[in-house]
Formats: sequence, C-alpha cells, structure tokens
Amino acid sequence: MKIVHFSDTHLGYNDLDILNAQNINQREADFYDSFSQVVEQIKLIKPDYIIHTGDLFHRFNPSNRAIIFALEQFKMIDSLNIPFILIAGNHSTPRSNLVSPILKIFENFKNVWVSYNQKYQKVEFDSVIFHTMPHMHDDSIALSQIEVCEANIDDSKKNIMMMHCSVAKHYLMQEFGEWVYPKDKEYLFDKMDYVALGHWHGFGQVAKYSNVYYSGSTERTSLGDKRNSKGFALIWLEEKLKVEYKEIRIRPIVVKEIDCEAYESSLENINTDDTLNAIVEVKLKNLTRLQSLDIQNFEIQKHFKNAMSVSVKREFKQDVNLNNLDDTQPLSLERYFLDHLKANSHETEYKRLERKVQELFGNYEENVNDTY
Ligand SMILES: [Mn+2]
Repeated sequence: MKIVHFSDTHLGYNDLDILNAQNINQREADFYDSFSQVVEQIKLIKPDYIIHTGDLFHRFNPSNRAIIFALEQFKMIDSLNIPFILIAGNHSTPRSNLVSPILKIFENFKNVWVSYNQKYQKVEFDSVIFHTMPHMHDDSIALSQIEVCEANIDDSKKNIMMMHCSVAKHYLMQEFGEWVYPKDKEYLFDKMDYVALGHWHGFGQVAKYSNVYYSGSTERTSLGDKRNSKGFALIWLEEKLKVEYKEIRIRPIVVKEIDCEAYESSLENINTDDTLNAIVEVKLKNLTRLQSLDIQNFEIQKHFKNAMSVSVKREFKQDVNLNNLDDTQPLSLERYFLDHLKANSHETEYKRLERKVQELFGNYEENVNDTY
C-alpha cells in the first residue's frame, strides 16, 4: 500500500509585497506552485491513498483566489479516483461556532473525506482505517475524541492516525491555540501502523517512535524558516513501514554576510551565483554607527540584480552598545508589545497578560481580509 502524506500547504499565504507578471503576490504564487508540484507527483506515483494533515489554507476565511485554486486542484485529484482524506489544522479552524468551516466545500467531491469541528472521524476501507483527529482547541474534547479513536482500532486492518498537533513540546510553532497531544496518550502510537502528523513545518520522524512522522510544510510561512528543502512523505505500508521523503523545488533563501571592517571589498567580492530568483538576506557585520549612516540599502540591493528580494540586516560592533539593532525587518506589533510588557511587569503578571495579548491579536488577525 502506497500513501502520499502532505501537509501545511497554507494556500492564500502572502508576503513581501512583490507582484508577479500576473499581478499575483509572488509568495502567494509560490505556495500555489508548491501545491501543484505535489499534485503532479501524485499523478506519477499513483498512490492508493492521499492524506493531508491540516492547514490546507492559511486562514479559516481564505481569499477567493485561494478557494478557486484549491477547487481546481481538488477536481484534478478527484478525477484520479484515489481516496483523499484531510483534516482541519489550527489555521483552518474558525474560533467561533458561527462560522462554517471552509473544508466543508470539499464534501462535494466523491473521493474526498474531510474531518473538522473537533470531532474524531473513522474513514474505513477494505484493508485500512484512517483515524482522523482534526485540530482541537479544547483539551477535554480532545481527550474524549482520543478515547473514541482508541476504541475504533481494528487489528484485522492497517490503522493510520492523522493529527494536526504538537507531539512533545519540541514541535510547538509558537502560534496561538496550538494543540499539544497529551503525553499519557502516546501509547496509542504503538497500536498504529502509521501516525501522520501536521503542524510542524519540517519533515521528520518524532522522537523514539519509528512510525510517527511530520511531513513538513510545502513552503515557508516565515522568512525565519531557513529550510531550503520542502516536500512530502511517501509511505510504503506492507509487512514493514517505509517512509521516503520526496523533495519539491522551492524558491531558495540565501544568507550573505558583509564584513563592514572591509566594506568595499567585501561587497565587491560577494558571490551572486546562487542568488538567482532567491530571497536574499544580507547581514552587515561589524558595523559602526557612523558607517551605518553612510550605507544605503539600495547600494547593497543593486548587487543582487538576479534575486527576487533582498533584505538588509544590520549588526553593530559590540562596543557601540547597539548590538543587533535591526532597522529593516520591523518586529511584529504583537512581539514588540509583548517585549515591552515583559520588561515592565512581574513574571506571573506577564504570563497572564501574554495569553490575553495573543488572544487579542488572534482576533485581529481573523478580521483582516486578504488584500490579494
Ligand atoms: Mn501550519
């Protein structure tokens, strides 16, 4: 049995304010391209099942373009007559009962099964059962659903669990409303043939469990994610389990350093062979305050004519007492505000306020409509 496992496609995500020739945000188009590459691979691999472990869309209320793109792709997948099972992630789960979950639209396809609304769902075929656990924001509901899942394990068939969560603290994405899978329920993993996870954006096996994997995301939702390899997992499930990582092509991210103690020569000698269409980050090191006034970002940017975008980070010499001042990549307002609170309040008070602030900013995020 062959299964394609992919996840965290974040359709509709956009960034960097750069438009492509079709007037679509370039980063948004990159995410569509990654998704299409997985679909092209599916056509070649012809798996028996396709599974997606959450965050199909970046928002629970995606833009028209993201919805249209997804419907076109789903139509293509549906025509392959391969069962396609997907679950809601934290990004696609509305925080209010009044909003209908977007994943519902895919129920109109005959080969597609969707799981949402914090409800365990058993998707059963002749020789395999998919135990689907969508994103949970209520821990007691999560626990009751895990129990229903456990009761539905059938040893006469292959059992595959699908979840969108952090297993152990290591896989936290530092986002609002993440679901951490309870440690005392990890024994369920031993009863499964494969546990397919979404949420963490890198591919990999989880801790000591040889059958528990994150497939990773298909693109980067933050430039802090410096991984240059993204893809999906191809699962071979016979007597033994084999998990193969399949890489797709994504836009490279390249970090360059300029030593400001020898600024002119360092800039002249910079190698741009690997920056074609890349997202380039230039670090100015050993910068003095005086130099910083003289050095303009556009001077540096024009050295990378072949790049898609160039950002400049300034790192000052230690003795100037302005280390790591960063004037080109502003912090998020939320981070800035939290840092201010941290510096000015007692630790327990900060913990309390941190939750409130994340909640507030979370609400704000929801109400902002996509510009593109
Ligand atoms: Mn995600």
